Amino acid sequence: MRLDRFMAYFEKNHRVTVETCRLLPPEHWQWKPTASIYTAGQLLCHIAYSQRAMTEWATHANFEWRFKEATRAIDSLEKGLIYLDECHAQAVELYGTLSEAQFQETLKTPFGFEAARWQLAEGMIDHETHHRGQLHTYLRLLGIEGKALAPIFHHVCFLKVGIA
Ligand code: NI
Repeated sequence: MRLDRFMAYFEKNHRVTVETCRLLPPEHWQWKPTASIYTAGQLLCHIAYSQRAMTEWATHANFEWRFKEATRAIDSLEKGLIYLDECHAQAVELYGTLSEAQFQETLKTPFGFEAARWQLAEGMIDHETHHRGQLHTYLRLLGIEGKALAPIFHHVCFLKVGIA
């Protein structure tokens, strides 16, 4: 995948995540459907932290996973959304340091396989989409409806911002 196309897709995927998070009523910030899984707030934190951590992996071949930081409970939805935007901005800045040629380079990963930077970057987006889907499930269980829950509206959202 080309770097500019990836960056456009990264941006629109982020906007859908933000829209999804905004559907969560603030009073349900600490809600979770069963005892042993992430709260809604921890899911948002995990998505945000992972954007930055997985971008460091794709850009600097550096994968450091601080589990507590990746799943910490942020106080409120408002603070969570700020953290999500901060992590996204840091990720955009890091990808912005790469040339197109670097984005196509293959790296050795700490997990014993090789992958192109763009493949690691795509993996980051898959990860975000996976956890956003979990948030969608939480919202449905809470009886919340919204355009951001339906994939067709994701596409409409992309068209509106001119990056579909
Ligand atoms: Ni995860």
